[in-house]
Amino acid sequence: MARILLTGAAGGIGTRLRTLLKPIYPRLRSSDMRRPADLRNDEEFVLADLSQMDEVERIVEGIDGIIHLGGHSTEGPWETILQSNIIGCYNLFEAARRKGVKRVVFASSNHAVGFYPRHHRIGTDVTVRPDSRYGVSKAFGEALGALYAEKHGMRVLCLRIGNFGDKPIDQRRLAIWVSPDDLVQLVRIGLEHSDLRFEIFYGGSDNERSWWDNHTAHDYGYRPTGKAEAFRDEALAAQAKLPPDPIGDYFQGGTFCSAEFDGDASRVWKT
Ligand code: 15L
Repeated sequence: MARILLTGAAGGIGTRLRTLLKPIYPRLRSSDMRRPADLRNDEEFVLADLSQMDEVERIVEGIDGIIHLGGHSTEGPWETILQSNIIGCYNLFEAARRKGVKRVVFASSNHAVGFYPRHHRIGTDVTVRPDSRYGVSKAFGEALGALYAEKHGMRVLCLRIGNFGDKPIDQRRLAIWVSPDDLVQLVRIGLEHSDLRFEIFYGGSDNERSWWDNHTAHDYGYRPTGKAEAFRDEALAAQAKLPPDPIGDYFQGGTFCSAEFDGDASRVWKT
């Protein structure tokens, strides 16, 4: 029976996945820098700081597959991104290689491609256009995944996760929402599919307004059941209360694009 490690287990996605994955992978080991508040007695949990290689080697010991959610999950100062998402991600892949881990599912993000305009439908083969230092770190993680797959034969799935939750919370999220059950489906493809070598999928549900061509995920059997449009009225009502954000509303990455923006706004509308 597969022994699975979940990093970032105390975060928003990690907390939900711990509960959803335990019946599927009873030998689930969780890890984070802090102890999850809701940790149950039947869960195996190991504290670790991803920026410390010896600690990462300890958590990957004896593991068959990793779901790597750990790191800083939004924009942050460079030093934070460097330690948690660049060094931390490198340590994770390298420790996995040293300890013979066969599979890694890497939690990438839509922010690796956030500077694509919303009218542009993109597949996973486009050049990355990160919208933040955080987005750059996700593109870096995808590149590491490709390296470890090509050079060391690891099976790697990168999921460009949209917005995870029980429902889409605004207009942008109507296009990029992913339900917990659909994310579990994607993670299982990464941990179990026999044909997988290296792939990038979008982590989105069956959303009518999606900006993504996610046919690769469908080729691997992904059949999302979540439909953002079922929550349309609520999401649009929430959107109406938000301040206008011309740059953020133009690009897929939203406020990650407009934050710290000091480029030439007149050129934006030509992209
Ligand atoms: C992400 O990658 C973040 O982890 C999450 O906090 C949200 O900001 C999400 O993207 C989003 O784009 O909504």
